[in-house]
Amino acid sequence: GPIIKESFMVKRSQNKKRFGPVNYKDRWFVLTSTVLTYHDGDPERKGREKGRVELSAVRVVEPLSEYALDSRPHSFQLGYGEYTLYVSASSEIERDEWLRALRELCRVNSGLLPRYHPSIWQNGRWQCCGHINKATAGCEEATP
Ligand code: 4IP
Repeated sequence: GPIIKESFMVKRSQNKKRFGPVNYKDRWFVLTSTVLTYHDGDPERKGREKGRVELSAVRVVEPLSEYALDSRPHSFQLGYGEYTLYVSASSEIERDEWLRALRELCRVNSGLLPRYHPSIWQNGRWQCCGHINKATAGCEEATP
Protein backbone atom coordinates (compact mmCIF):
# COMPACT_ATOMS: atom_id res chain seq x y z
CA GLY A 1 0.00 0.00 0.00
CA PRO A 2 1.00 3.68 -0.15
CA ILE A 3 3.47 5.07 2.39
CA ILE A 4 1.79 7.08 5.14
CA LYS A 5 4.97 8.19 6.90
CA GLU A 6 8.68 7.43 6.76
CA SER A 7 11.77 8.69 8.53
CA PHE A 8 15.25 7.82 9.76
CA MET A 9 15.27 6.99 13.48
CA VAL A 10 17.24 5.07 16.10
CA LYS A 11 15.88 1.74 17.39
CA ARG A 12 16.80 -0.46 20.34
CA SER A 13 17.35 -4.18 19.68
CA GLN A 14 14.23 -6.17 20.62
CA ASN A 15 15.90 -9.18 22.19
CA LYS A 16 14.18 -11.72 19.94
CA LYS A 17 17.21 -13.97 20.33
CA ARG A 18 17.07 -14.76 24.03
CA PHE A 19 20.57 -13.61 24.99
CA GLY A 20 21.48 -11.20 22.22
CA PRO A 21 23.21 -7.88 22.92
CA VAL A 22 21.29 -4.70 23.62
CA ASN A 23 22.30 -2.12 21.05
CA TYR A 24 20.93 0.75 19.02
CA LYS A 25 20.80 1.01 15.22
CA ASP A 26 19.98 3.81 12.80
CA ARG A 27 17.14 2.61 10.57
CA TRP A 28 14.68 3.86 7.99
CA PHE A 29 11.12 3.33 9.22
CA VAL A 30 8.28 3.05 6.72
CA LEU A 31 4.62 3.03 7.68
CA THR A 32 1.74 1.85 5.50
CA SER A 33 -1.83 1.25 6.63
CA THR A 34 -1.06 -2.38 7.58
CA VAL A 35 2.64 -2.68 8.45
CA LEU A 36 5.66 -0.83 9.88
CA THR A 37 8.98 -1.93 8.36
CA TYR A 38 12.54 -0.84 9.15
CA HIS A 39 15.47 -0.85 6.78
CA ASP A 40 19.20 -0.23 6.82
CA GLY A 41 20.72 2.57 4.75
CA ASP A 42 21.62 6.15 5.65
CA PRO A 43 19.71 9.41 6.05
CA GLU A 44 19.78 9.91 2.25
CA ARG A 45 18.84 6.45 1.06
CA LYS A 46 16.65 3.60 2.29
CA GLY A 47 18.31 0.15 2.18
CA ARG A 48 17.04 -3.38 2.54
CA GLU A 49 14.38 -4.44 5.00
CA LYS A 50 15.62 -5.60 8.43
CA GLY A 51 12.34 -6.15 10.23
CA ARG A 52 8.60 -5.57 10.33
CA VAL A 53 5.66 -5.14 12.68
CA GLU A 54 2.17 -6.11 11.55
CA LEU A 55 -0.06 -3.33 12.85
CA SER A 56 -2.88 -5.77 13.64
CA ALA A 57 -0.63 -7.25 16.39
CA VAL A 58 0.04 -3.89 18.09
CA ARG A 59 -1.00 -3.67 21.75
CA VAL A 60 0.73 -0.47 22.95
CA VAL A 61 1.47 2.85 21.22
CA GLU A 62 2.90 5.23 23.82
CA PRO A 63 5.75 7.65 24.51
CA LEU A 64 8.67 6.71 26.74
CA SER A 65 9.80 8.77 29.70
CA GLU A 66 12.65 11.18 29.09
CA TYR A 67 15.59 9.05 30.25
CA ALA A 68 14.24 5.61 29.40
CA LEU A 69 16.61 4.99 26.48
CA ASP A 70 19.89 6.12 28.06
CA SER A 71 19.09 9.78 27.37
CA ARG A 72 18.17 9.20 23.71
CA PRO A 73 15.46 11.86 23.32
CA HIS A 74 11.96 11.95 21.79
CA SER A 75 11.43 8.24 22.31
CA PHE A 76 8.32 6.09 22.00
CA GLN A 77 7.29 2.45 22.11
CA LEU A 78 5.32 0.06 20.00
CA GLY A 79 4.28 -3.07 21.88
CA TYR A 80 3.17 -5.97 19.67
CA GLY A 81 2.76 -9.67 20.29
CA GLU A 82 5.39 -10.52 22.91
CA TYR A 83 7.87 -7.81 21.84
CA THR A 84 8.30 -4.08 22.23
CA LEU A 85 10.04 -1.85 19.72
CA TYR A 86 11.69 1.19 21.34
CA VAL A 87 12.52 4.08 19.01
CA SER A 88 14.12 7.51 19.37
CA ALA A 89 12.77 10.09 16.90
CA SER A 90 14.69 13.11 15.62
CA SER A 91 12.47 15.70 17.32
CA GLU A 92 9.47 16.06 19.61
CA ILE A 93 7.31 16.96 16.61
CA GLU A 94 8.46 13.81 14.77
CA ARG A 95 7.69 11.67 17.81
CA ASP A 96 4.20 13.13 18.10
CA GLU A 97 3.53 12.61 14.39
CA TRP A 98 4.57 8.96 14.66
CA LEU A 99 2.41 8.41 17.72
CA ARG A 100 -0.59 10.06 16.08
CA ALA A 101 -0.22 8.08 12.83
CA LEU A 102 0.30 4.75 14.62
CA ARG A 103 -2.59 5.32 17.04
CA GLU A 104 -4.92 6.16 14.20
CA LEU A 105 -4.05 2.90 12.40
CA CYS A 106 -4.15 0.71 15.53
CA ARG A 107 -7.19 2.17 17.30
CA VAL A 108 -9.48 -0.72 16.31
CA ASN A 109 -7.04 -3.46 17.37
CA SER A 110 -8.56 -6.11 19.61
CA GLY A 111 -5.39 -6.66 21.65
CA LEU A 112 -4.84 -3.09 22.91
CA LEU A 113 -3.74 -2.99 26.55
CA PRO A 114 -5.31 -0.61 29.10
CA ARG A 115 -1.96 0.02 30.83
CA TYR A 116 1.71 0.26 29.88
CA HIS A 117 5.19 0.83 31.34
CA PRO A 118 6.68 4.26 30.48
CA SER A 119 10.24 2.94 30.81
CA ILE A 120 12.11 -0.24 29.91
CA TRP A 121 12.73 -3.60 31.57
CA GLN A 122 16.40 -3.65 32.56
CA ASN A 123 18.59 -5.29 35.24
CA GLY A 124 15.68 -7.46 36.38
CA ARG A 125 13.15 -4.69 37.01
CA TRP A 126 10.88 -2.20 35.30
CA GLN A 127 12.82 1.06 35.42
CA CYS A 128 9.59 3.08 35.81
CA CYS A 129 7.83 1.37 38.72
CA GLY A 130 10.52 -0.97 40.03
CA HIS A 131 8.44 -4.14 39.72
CA ILE A 132 10.57 -7.26 39.48
CA ASN A 133 7.98 -9.35 37.62
CA LYS A 134 8.36 -8.65 33.91
CA ALA A 135 4.76 -9.72 33.22
CA THR A 136 3.22 -7.33 35.75
CA ALA A 137 0.58 -4.98 34.29
CA GLY A 138 1.74 -1.53 33.18
CA CYS A 139 2.03 1.16 35.85
CA GLU A 140 0.48 3.91 33.71
CA GLU A 141 -2.94 4.13 32.10
CA ALA A 142 -2.90 3.99 28.30
CA THR A 143 -3.44 7.30 26.52
CA PRO A 144 -7.15 7.55 25.65
C1 4IP B 1 21.29 -6.91 16.38
O1 4IP B 1 22.56 -6.55 16.82
C2 4IP B 1 20.56 -5.70 15.81
O2 4IP B 1 20.42 -4.69 16.81
C3 4IP B 1 19.18 -6.13 15.34
O3 4IP B 1 18.47 -5.02 14.85
C4 4IP B 1 18.39 -6.76 16.44
O4 4IP B 1 17.22 -7.32 15.88
C5 4IP B 1 19.14 -7.89 17.12
O5 4IP B 1 18.44 -8.27 18.29
C6 4IP B 1 20.54 -7.49 17.55
O6 4IP B 1 21.19 -8.62 18.06
P1 4IP B 1 23.86 -6.92 15.88
O7 4IP B 1 23.62 -6.25 14.56
O8 4IP B 1 25.02 -6.37 16.65
O9 4IP B 1 23.83 -8.41 15.78
P2 4IP B 1 18.30 -4.80 13.26
O10 4IP B 1 17.41 -5.94 12.80
O11 4IP B 1 17.64 -3.47 13.14
O12 4IP B 1 19.67 -4.87 12.67
P3 4IP B 1 15.72 -6.76 16.00
O13 4IP B 1 14.93 -7.91 16.45
O14 4IP B 1 15.69 -5.61 16.95
O15 4IP B 1 15.37 -6.34 14.60
P4 4IP B 1 17.51 -9.59 18.39
O16 4IP B 1 17.80 -10.20 19.72
O17 4IP B 1 16.08 -9.06 18.36
O18 4IP B 1 17.78 -10.47 17.23
